[in-house]
Amino acid sequence: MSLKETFQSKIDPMRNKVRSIVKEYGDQKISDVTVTQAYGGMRGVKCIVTETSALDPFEGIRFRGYNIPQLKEKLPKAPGGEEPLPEGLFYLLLTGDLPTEDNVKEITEEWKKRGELPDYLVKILDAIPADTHPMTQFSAAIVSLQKDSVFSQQYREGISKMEYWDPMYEDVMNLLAKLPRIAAYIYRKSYRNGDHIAADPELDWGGNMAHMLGVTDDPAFTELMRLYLVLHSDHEGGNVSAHTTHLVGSALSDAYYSLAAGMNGLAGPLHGLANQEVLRWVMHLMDELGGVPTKEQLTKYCWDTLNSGQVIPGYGHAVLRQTDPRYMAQRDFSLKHLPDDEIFKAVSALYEVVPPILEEQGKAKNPWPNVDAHSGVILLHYGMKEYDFYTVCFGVSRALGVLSSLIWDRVLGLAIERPKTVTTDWVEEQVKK
Ligand code: CMX
Repeated sequence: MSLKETFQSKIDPMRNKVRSIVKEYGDQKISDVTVTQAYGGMRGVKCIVTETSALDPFEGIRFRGYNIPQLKEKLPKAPGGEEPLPEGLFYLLLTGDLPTEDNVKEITEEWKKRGELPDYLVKILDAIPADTHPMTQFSAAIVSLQKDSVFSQQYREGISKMEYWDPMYEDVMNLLAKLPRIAAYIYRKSYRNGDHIAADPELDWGGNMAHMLGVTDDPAFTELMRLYLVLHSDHEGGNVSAHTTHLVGSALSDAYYSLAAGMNGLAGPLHGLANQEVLRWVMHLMDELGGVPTKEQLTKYCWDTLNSGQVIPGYGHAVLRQTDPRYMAQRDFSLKHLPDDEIFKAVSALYEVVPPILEEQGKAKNPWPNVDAHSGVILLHYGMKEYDFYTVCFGVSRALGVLSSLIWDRVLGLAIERPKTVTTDWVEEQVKK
């Protein structure tokens, strides 16, 4: 069965399951909301349903029930490769089933067919000043492609609500196919004098992204890109990029509008942009202290950051209360491929120094590193020294998760989001009752 047929076979059982849960238990509570949560970013309020992944504060992320070591073991790899292929993860996120090698090949081929960038998009990208932040270019490219949205066209033609998922699926496949090329185009345009590299028809989606970026010929970078694109894909539905994509999609905005909105959220320094902030902060530290710093020097540097009212980038998390397993996966990769890298050594030393400092400061609920604390050092090791580009890599990966969810949103006919807001006067009146 093709990916689309497999996916289609999941639709009726899931629709029936959700319908019967809502019908039978619709009035049962699954969460309460406190005043702190209303003012504090809705932390912990259970009010969105996302099927693709779930985050445990201590164990970390599970994609359709599988943790990262299990993914690394069970997802198909490229010939001779050791890291999982992102196409396989997409299959898993979308269908809930582990893919075979053939399932993965089908997606690779499908994305190759759909991957060409239209001329108008190339012109738009060329017209954006090269010193515009890469995330702005990335978001602009995604929303520019909206003119080709199959969903928007079929909606105008009056398609039935039960069929919405089908054009959404087509849009998602078209968009995902193009993202590595868009990313590479932005990179080469902004940092390599517009000297672009054509896609290699022999390569998979992640392998091609590594190839078109053209930072190195080292095959380890190709493997890194595959792993990176798997690790950053999904982190359940409440994080800013996932929630924004879902929220905008709930107005029946198509995949292009929805993903561009999600990417604008990912571009915030408390979310995905933290990966560039980490490297900027670490490189400033290396420059200031000259070479690999001692623990005493690191301690002072961390306290200086905190005392000047800034956060330590790459540390803390809204849900996690342990070291992020995505950090550990990247650390394992580094121990294998770049154990002697000086910046990796500094990042490792920070892993020992920062948590006790954050604990002593007593503000952050989670003193441990998140995914962004580690990704930059590896990209830099292979020659990608332009920190501003890092969040684009995150964005290409995040699209796999949030767009799989968006298709499911259309299958389930999830309603337009419209929570109730209240005023502070109302809160005051309520709590004093
Ligand atoms: N350094 C310094 N202070 C921190 C901190 C850090 N790394 N993490 C949290 N804090 C502070 C918060 O700013 C907050 O301070 P105030 O009370 O003065 O507002 C306090 O500790 C409590 O925050 P929290 O409940 O522990 O954390 P939140 O859920 O509010 O925020 C996050 C989570 C990730 C935004 C925060 O930990 C942070 O700013 N970390 C640094 C930026 C970062 O690494 N972001 C990437 C997250 C992963 C991703 O989405 O990509």
